Amino acid sequence: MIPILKTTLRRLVAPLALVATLAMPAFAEHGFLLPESISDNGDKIDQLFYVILAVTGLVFLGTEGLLIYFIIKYRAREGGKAHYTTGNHRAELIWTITPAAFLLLIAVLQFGIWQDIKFPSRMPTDDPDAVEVHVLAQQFAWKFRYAGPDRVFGTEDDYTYGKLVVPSGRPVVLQMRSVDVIHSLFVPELRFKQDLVPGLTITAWFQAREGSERDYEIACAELCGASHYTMRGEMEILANEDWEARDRELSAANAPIDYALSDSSTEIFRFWPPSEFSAN
Ligand SMILES: [Cu+2]
Repeated sequence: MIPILKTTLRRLVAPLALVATLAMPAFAEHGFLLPESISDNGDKIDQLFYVILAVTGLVFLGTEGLLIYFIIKYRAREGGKAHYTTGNHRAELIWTITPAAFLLLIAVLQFGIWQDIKFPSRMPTDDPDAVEVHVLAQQFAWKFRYAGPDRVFGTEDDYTYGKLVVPSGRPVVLQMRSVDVIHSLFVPELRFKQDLVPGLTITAWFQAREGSERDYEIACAELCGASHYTMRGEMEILANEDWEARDRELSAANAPIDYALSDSSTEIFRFWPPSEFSAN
């Protein structure tokens, strides 16, 4: 081996070992690369992720390997002569068609999953079992509005709460708006990430599996201003019966919403009055 390469490799060993050691507890806690997945949609996205990682990983190793090989093989040497080439038509065809085929494969693989999750016609908005929550984002906080035990918005038992509390084993449909700029509601464990765009009411959904009952962090995944980093929300997943009880409790403690919007705690929802609720 060339001496310079040897020295470089030797110098790299210690820092790489240090990084690997420091990263070990994170891997142990969260699994390799990805945090725990708590929904079927999340599992599907993970499978897709690993297929793409394998394909791009192999291509990366292949191209970088060749690059290093050629750098060494054709390094400057005493008496070495430059070789003039006008290119190779066949090689160009191969390295154009192969990646194009892979991209097409990825496009085909992901389309079914994308449809299942994102197509309005496939969303469980009409599912009687679905729980609907209104999400309002503002620099730099999340607000949640619940329909209360009667499951109808615009009634006496509606309430707002600073935390997203949802049941496991049931579809949760989020109707989302932003007051000011683009925010993004991200729950890594659900593989759920949806932008909230000013001027739009965006619908998105997820279903957490039974057994996933605990607290989760909601991050704003869109750089939305100077205090973006403080825009942390909380989500709690409860077993269905516990959730129904909690919903009644929270409704009793926090309802009704002042839909005249003179009360400062619900004032932010002036931005989203009952006249603009969707039909369902
Ligand atoms: Cu934000």
